[in-house]
Amino acid sequence: MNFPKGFLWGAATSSYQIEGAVREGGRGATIWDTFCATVGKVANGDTGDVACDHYHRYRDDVKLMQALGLQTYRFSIAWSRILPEGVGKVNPQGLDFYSALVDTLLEANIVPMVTLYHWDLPQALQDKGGWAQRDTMQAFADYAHVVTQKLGDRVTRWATHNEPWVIAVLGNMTGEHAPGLQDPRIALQVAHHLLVSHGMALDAIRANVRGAEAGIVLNLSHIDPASDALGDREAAQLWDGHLNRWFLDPLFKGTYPDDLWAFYGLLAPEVGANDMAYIARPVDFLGVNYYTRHVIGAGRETPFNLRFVRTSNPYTAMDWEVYPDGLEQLLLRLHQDYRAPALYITENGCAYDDVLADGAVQDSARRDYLEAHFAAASRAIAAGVPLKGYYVWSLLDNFEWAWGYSKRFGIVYVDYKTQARTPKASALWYRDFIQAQQ
Ligand code: IFM
Repeated sequence: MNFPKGFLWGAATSSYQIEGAVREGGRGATIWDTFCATVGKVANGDTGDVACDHYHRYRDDVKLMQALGLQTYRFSIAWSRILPEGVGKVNPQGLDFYSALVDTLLEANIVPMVTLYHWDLPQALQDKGGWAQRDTMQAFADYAHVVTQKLGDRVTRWATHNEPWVIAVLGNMTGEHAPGLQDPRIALQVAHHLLVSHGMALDAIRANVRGAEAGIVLNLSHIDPASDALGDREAAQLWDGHLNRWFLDPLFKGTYPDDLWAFYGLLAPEVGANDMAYIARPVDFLGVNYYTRHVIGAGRETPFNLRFVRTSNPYTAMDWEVYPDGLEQLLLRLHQDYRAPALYITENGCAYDDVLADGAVQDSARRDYLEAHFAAASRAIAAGVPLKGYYVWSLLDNFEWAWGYSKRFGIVYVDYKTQARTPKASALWYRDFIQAQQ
């Protein structure tokens, strides 16, 4: 494998998944607090109340990153720690927490990448209609302004949103995530507002951060049709439009894809006069979250009339196919069709049913997964893709949304009873891999 000089290796997390301390430091409630408190929404009734207790243990967690030789760390900010009501009064304690985290990272020589929104909308904003309301876009831009004013002297890499497809579709179409709505029209309006607010936040970042590298993080998949049959190819094209192009085209071409616009018909979002210009503001990078590919055939699964086809490849504990070639193909396609000036793998990793035995976790499947995906990234770079860094998801086992703590994505094992952290074999392998790249 060959990675260019200056390529950054790291790991990623997000606020609600690791911080805990949900009623401390002046933090306001979020839609995930509400969702977790609603019976039947999250496996085992799990909540993020304590999570990995990172809010209290962040210094030790940074030491752990340092011991693993991580060069960069991607984390997200909880909006409701900064503005407990989403708008209005700023909570200095929230800003101080992230400021101290950034200082600790920099002292450890770890480059921070900050995500402004990783799904934990202040509940007070959801009570006013959440992302379906245009006012929330301005609230997000104002929040971005407050945060970048405080941290912009030390943090240059900023991502606006993490995975707008997941926020819009799982949160508002299927209802599997907070706020748990099942309304496709709202979901598409939410997706649109997320994209516009991304552009508005870019302006705030650039106003406050000298030398900013700003972008957005999308969950993207490589998609293959189940066969060469026309129906399968059309179904795959539709799913690609829904999952990938619906977000990539407006961001990089300034228009929604025609085929999907026609397919959505009356469900398509209302678009304000300047919206597309905001969405298509140039980014410095595109963050790619890649976990699996989708093999799609014509079928009956509504509303898209398609089916997800299983293959003979291995699957992870999430029941996601392990398909490293898809990462290479996705990166090549992104470079060819969209030409982002730089790309980061902002998330890649896998959940397995890890077991802590005799003080160790032998997760060879995770090591193999990572190694194969690193190799795929290296092939894409050799073919000309401007990939600049790689964040493994995740640093720690953590709260996996509707799955609660039942899915372990970490390279570090967390014993949730004692909060003890144990680097898994994959983490030790990653440490040696990073070292060997120097
Ligand atoms: O845990 C999530 C993360 O919050 C967003 N991307 C996918 C991960 C695994 O499901």
